[in-house]
Amino acid sequence: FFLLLNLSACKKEKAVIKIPPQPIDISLTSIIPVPVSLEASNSSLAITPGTTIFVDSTSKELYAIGKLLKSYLSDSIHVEAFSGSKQYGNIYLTLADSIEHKEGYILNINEDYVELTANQPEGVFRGVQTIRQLLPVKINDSVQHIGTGRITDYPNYEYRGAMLDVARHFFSVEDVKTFIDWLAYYKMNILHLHLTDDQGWRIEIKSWPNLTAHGGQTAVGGGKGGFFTQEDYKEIIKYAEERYITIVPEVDMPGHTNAALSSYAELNCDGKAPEMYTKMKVGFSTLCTDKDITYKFLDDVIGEIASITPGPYFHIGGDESHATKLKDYIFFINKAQDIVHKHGKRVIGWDEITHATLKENTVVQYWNKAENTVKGVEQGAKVIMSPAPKAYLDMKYNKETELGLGWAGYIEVDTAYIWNPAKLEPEIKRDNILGLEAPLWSETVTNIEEVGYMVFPRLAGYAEIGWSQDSLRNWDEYKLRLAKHADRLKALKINYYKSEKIPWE
Ligand code: TNX
Repeated sequence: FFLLLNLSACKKEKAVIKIPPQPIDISLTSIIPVPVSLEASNSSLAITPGTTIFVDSTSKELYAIGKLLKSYLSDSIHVEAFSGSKQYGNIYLTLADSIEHKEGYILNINEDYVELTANQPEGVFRGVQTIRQLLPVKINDSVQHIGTGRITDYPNYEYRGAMLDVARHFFSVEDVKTFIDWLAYYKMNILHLHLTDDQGWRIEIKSWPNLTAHGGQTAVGGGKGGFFTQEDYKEIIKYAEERYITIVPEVDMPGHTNAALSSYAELNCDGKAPEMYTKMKVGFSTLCTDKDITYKFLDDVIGEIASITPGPYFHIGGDESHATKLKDYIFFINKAQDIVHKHGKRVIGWDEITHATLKENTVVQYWNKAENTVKGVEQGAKVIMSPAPKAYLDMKYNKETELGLGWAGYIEVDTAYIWNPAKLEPEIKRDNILGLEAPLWSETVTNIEEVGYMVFPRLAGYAEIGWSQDSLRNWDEYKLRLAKHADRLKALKINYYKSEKIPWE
């Protein structure tokens, strides 16, 4: 107790007080995703409320990351700009050109201090997640020993994401922030928001206000729905940006558009607005592909969303347009790509879009048909891997799971982990793949507790597939590491699925 008092009272002179190290082997620590290389040096350094996080004084971004690290560890910790020499007991966040990868980092922990170095702030943020996992969830006002050693790390894939369907059921800004925190913890860098579908339109479009005034007011099962104002959306963007996560907005079209068609009669070929839809069927709705107003609508919607989206991508959906004739579908997707380009974004679409002529830089999201995806690859497109039987977070874990669907099979924690995006389909090779994404469709999921149950622990596995080197991935070893994350998931208040495949601790 006295030691603690001393540490916080005499912060400036604390260099003299050393807490004796303990032998800690960091190779026994469960880091998910597993880092590229880890050398343990079997000693420790004490992190205490007297610890200061020092950041490169030249970078405002590092200061913000320091603040986040403080918030993860202990409110008592200070964040300060660094100048001078390193001193005992502190954490140093710095940038260096010598590190090649833009998300890579080197974490060096010795008996005197912790030093985290990266090429970009993004890499520092990823490394901060490793520091968190080397310590208990919250250190609060206690003294915690962090094991010494050196970790060199960088991601395998550049696109490592999850999708949240806020259309079938709506989730609040707070819920989306929670989801973002989960992604950040496991070093994921993409959150795809499925913003519109038959059952709800969830993003304010100022030039088409009825989309939310009418189309945002219900949900699957007839609930009350909801929507993000553009201010809400900007708040999500900012929260994600601070955690180095890119938001990918999706407006699904020309199918999956009943909410829009119900809000504006003129978007229908027969000029009649259908009722809102609250059931779960897919494939019955389509925008009218040969009306000019449809493309005015696209231009306005894509333009407004693109103008408040800093990330490079815009997702046009394009799946299950069973009510659109193929020639109309092709015409529509070709035009939609041009409109996205006009607003400065890169197109992503579900694998059906390869029926159209893909424009420069278009990305295909493989969910259903390899042959569609291969058609994209042949046109030079990059691929996001979301094969439903492996990567769908809305599939049940087993036949007893209450929530979720079963059309793509059950996805136990091992099934979710044991696959390699670059080896799943012979014609989709590593070079064609941008990364992977695990989508959570929300027909059966209505609140954040239920989201947590479907997402965890599978998400940790998808994160490792995306980040870690193939040669370091192994289910028998992974399940032991995951078992040790039980306490972390509990501390994060996540209602995770207690799979029998994991020897939980
Ligand atoms: C198929 S996956 C859909 C969604 C559903 C999902 C349910 C995809 C591109 N389309 O509309 O919500 O199945 O698992």
